[in-house]
Amino acid sequence: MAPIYVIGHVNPDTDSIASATGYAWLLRERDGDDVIAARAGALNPQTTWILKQLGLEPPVLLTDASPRFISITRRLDTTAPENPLRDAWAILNRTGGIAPIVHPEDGSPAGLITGLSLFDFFTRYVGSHPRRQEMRIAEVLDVACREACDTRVPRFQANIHIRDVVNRILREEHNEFLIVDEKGLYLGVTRQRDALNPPRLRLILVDHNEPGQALGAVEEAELIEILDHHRLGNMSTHTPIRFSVDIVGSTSTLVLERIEEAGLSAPPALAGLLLAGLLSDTLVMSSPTTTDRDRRASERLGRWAFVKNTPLAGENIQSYGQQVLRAGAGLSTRDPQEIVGTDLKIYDSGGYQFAISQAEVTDLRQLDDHLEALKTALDNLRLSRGLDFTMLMVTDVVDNVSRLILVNEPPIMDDLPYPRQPDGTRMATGVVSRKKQLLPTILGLLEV
Ligand SMILES: [Mn+2]
Repeated sequence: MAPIYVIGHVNPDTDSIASATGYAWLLRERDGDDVIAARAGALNPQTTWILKQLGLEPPVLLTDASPRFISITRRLDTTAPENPLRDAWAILNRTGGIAPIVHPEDGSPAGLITGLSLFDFFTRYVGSHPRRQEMRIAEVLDVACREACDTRVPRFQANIHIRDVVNRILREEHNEFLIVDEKGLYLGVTRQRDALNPPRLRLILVDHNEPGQALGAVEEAELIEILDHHRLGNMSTHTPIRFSVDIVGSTSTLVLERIEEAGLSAPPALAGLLLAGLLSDTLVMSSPTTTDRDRRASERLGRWAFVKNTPLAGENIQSYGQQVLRAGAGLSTRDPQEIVGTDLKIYDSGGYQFAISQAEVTDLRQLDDHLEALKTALDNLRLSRGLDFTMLMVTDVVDNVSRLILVNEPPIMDDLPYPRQPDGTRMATGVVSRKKQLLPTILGLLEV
């Protein structure tokens, strides 16, 4: 059975990375399933810092769910072009009629010996041979493999999407194909019928449920489950799935609750990562998204994480939380394009497609120096993604206030309840949550 991947949203934040890592761990630990944590994009500076501090590896990168040739590659045994045909014969017997022929000097494939290519060979070699009446099988099997090898077999790179070449596969007269790596070296063989019906990638989505925020080609995956704490988007599936969306401050909270329900305790580093996800999403429990369940979860995670002789020994929730927020904060150390692209979510509502990015700072005064560059970056983002308007929410995590920078906003945005400042930005006092405060306000205006 193929593995299941647990994956968060694109432009992953710490909660997405933490909940994917934690939930994959729980499913392996509790059920013994082959479950792998994945991420749908590059790590942000905050998550990079946290993983390094905890000594954890980042989840594997998975940018899309469209099946690739590697997923249907059979690594069949091979022989060399100069070896006697009897070597290929032995392989044919074990593989159900396919013997890959590979150049021993460089590992590149020469072609395949199949039932059909053998038949052609016999027709050519034995059929025209002057002693054909008295030839013995043993004699024929001494001939070099290259004589019976079909060298016109199509080759596909293991990493390319099957979907991209499906028309060629349909037209192809061959039933088997060679699979090679990016250097053209032999990896294995696949059959036409497997390529026309490849297994779907099995996914569990955490920390998101809208197709627009999922990895590419999510519609080609088999969704197993969704575990989230955001508004509902319209994801559709072919079969029933486990679907849990709950009103808590972080998906890490939901994962902690599942770990507790299973009667397990997370190892210290994993508990530290889940705690970081929780503290970053709730801005150390100060965001209005914070619930009593988050507070309880943070205590439990702290108990598992702040133990002697581990990376977080001696910390407490406040001290660790401030470090987590500081690691994600700041405009001066990052380039504007990165600030706008790191924590970016794209929405589709009321006929508008728009993006809201969020950046966290510890002091809003630093915004002045970067305002023009951030506007340019927002406009570039709008053009490159074909959006109607773009917005950056710069949140002061100390004073609980955000400044909004909008680019190409529709006139209806004049009704936003946040006073416009002399520099054109808007001051949203007390607004720190994109999900619970800003987005509902914007959707309310657009969907009238
Ligand atoms: Mn989250």
